[in-house]
Amino acid sequence: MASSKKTAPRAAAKPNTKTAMPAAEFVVGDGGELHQVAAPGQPLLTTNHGLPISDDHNSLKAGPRGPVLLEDFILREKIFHFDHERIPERVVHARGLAAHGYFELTDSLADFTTAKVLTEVGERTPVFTRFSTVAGNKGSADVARDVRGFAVKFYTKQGNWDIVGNNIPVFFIQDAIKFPDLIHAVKEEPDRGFPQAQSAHDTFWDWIACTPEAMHMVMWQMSDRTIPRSVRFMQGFGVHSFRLINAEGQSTFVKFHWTPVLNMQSVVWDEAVKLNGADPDYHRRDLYTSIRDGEHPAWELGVQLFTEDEAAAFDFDHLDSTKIIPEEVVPLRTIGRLVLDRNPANVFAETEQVAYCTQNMVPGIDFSDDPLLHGRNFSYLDTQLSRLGSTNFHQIPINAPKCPFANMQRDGHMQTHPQATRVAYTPSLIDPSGPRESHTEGFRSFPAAVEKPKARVRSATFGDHYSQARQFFMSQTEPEQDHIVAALVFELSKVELPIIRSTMLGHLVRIDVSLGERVAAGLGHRGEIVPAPTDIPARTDLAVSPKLSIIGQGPPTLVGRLVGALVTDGADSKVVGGLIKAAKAAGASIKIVCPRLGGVVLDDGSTLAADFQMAGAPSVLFDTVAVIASEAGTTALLGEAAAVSWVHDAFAHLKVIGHTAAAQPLLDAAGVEPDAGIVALAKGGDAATLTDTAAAGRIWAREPSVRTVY
Ligand code: HDD
Repeated sequence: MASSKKTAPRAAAKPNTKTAMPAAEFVVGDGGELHQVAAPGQPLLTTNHGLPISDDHNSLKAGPRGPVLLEDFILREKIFHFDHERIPERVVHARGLAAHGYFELTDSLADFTTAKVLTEVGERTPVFTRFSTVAGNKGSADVARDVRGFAVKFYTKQGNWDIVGNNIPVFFIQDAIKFPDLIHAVKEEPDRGFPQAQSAHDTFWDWIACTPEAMHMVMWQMSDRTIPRSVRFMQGFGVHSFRLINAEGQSTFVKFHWTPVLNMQSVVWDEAVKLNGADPDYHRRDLYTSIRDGEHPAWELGVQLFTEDEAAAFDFDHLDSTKIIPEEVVPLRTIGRLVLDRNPANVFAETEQVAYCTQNMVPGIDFSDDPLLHGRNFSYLDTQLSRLGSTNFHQIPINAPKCPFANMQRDGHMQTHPQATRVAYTPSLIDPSGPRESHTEGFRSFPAAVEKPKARVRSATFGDHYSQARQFFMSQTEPEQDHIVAALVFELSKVELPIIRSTMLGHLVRIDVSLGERVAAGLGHRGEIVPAPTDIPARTDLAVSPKLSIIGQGPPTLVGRLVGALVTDGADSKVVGGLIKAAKAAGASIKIVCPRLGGVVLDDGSTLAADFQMAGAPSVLFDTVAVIASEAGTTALLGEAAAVSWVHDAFAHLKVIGHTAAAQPLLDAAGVEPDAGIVALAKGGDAATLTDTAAAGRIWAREPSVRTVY
């Protein structure tokens, strides 16, 4: 028990003026431990059962130096609860980040559906959106090369509707029965427990080499889509076709697309590798701070609508999740906007416990016959039981619908609804006023005709595995194609068994001869190339689809991006001021990086505060950078490896770099060669040139001078 020795209140104990809450007082205990004791009127610390606690620092002992007594139920409750704080992480998509927001409909789909969420223009439906990586465990790094989950739970007036999508519109497999194999192949190898959050290992490529249906997805996976700059800059896709059902009972197929208002942007591979060391939480920090700072990320919801007859004319089967419908074939119709404007109050309660389920549907929307989707409809409900431990997971606030819900399901672990009724069944004469089915408002499945013999078969219409893989590759700009080649070289170079590489090269040649040859050259491959099975339909040349490229979508912009300025003592205050102004005018945020956290004194004697100390804020954290240094400042920086890497990395990562003339020796030491992305900052006004150049993106033309392009 604490003695009554009082100590001076610390900063944290100052009265909270906002709520006029009395401040807790610090009291030093007999063993020198610091207790914080409730002031009159302050909430008391209690056990989970409401018992006020007198001492939260000492367990009950037989004397001050005696053994701890089993009688101490307060200790036992605290440790018991702590011991069970963790729940099983998701078997896939374990590492996630999420935010609350809303979806606002701008264009009604009333001709196609009765779903209120898609017909009531101007209505704001609350949403909770969780982004994730797939393969890594909960503690893995954010910028791993991986597909990103993009799951949106709409709390509609007609129940929860979940679009559980990815940032890639296709998937590795066509049938859910293969999902456990895919995931076992990509996760850590079970006999060694590594590698973590990576596909660059034997079991993944072994499985892929044996699975031609994965080739289209592999092209996306090896593209810059899987190393997004932030979740704010990536697309999302519902992947499958769904059905919309209108008031007349007519069905129209639909695919859902999320398009980021800030445009798409990815990092380059070397940057991703370094980011994961510099800030493993890069994406979660980015989403959290942008929402906290009022820069609410937004996406437009687009739909591709098509009829059964139109679908029959496609040169692929829309029920096959390894295929896209090019936007040039079925254009996107923008119908609304998703805005994320509130961070979770508690990450465990919300981000961890949220349970997305593909089968969460609303009247007016229905499933297509995509076999992958049907398997998912079982898996998502099922997995919540082992993850959240109870069939009542829907009662956890983040999962509960915001509209009324009632049925005759009862009891079970963690039941929190009182359900104070005598009758827990229908029909009933005792209680005819309880919840009942509705033939007008209830969910109805589309009565699609199905009369075929049962068979474990794959439809022949799913058989073309190479045409869209080629279409994706051919639709990329030159630097994007170069990155796919480089990613394949990297991944396959990590594979130990030569037969896996030889077999993969056979698939790549089938997709595009030059792709296969370039990867083989990059690997220095001397062995054979195993041809892909010839009885798989040959690929055809599909029209290129420019929408499949990241580069060049949307007008150039720096909005939502981060400018990093490395500033030294004696730096030109006008240049610093000009850059701060230009960055803000361009809609970007600017961070000041200094050799020391205390900041610097500029040439006019003013003090500039630092946001970061140099070694703690490498240039990978920023989209564009500037070195605003004095001569003396530059001399000092030349002795700092972190400063040379700061500039070298920015150059190697194809970033636009602004610099004062005095900083030139540092640029020279970092191997910077002049090009369109190296901008001189002699006076305040030059900063606008820097931000305009940076808004257009990276300096792709520099790439061949900083790495070998195979
Ligand atoms: Fe899945 C989670 C997306 C195929 C089984 N999946 C999960 C999440 C996303 C996706 C975004 C994380 C949701 C969250 O943030 O909690 N999954 C997809 C997409 C797929 C896909 C776009 C293909 C089009 N998934 C898929 C198949 C199966 C699963 C074929 C199983 C047959 N997925 C699961 C799961 C997870 C999951 C095991 C793990 C945690 C969870 O569901 O709630 O049930």
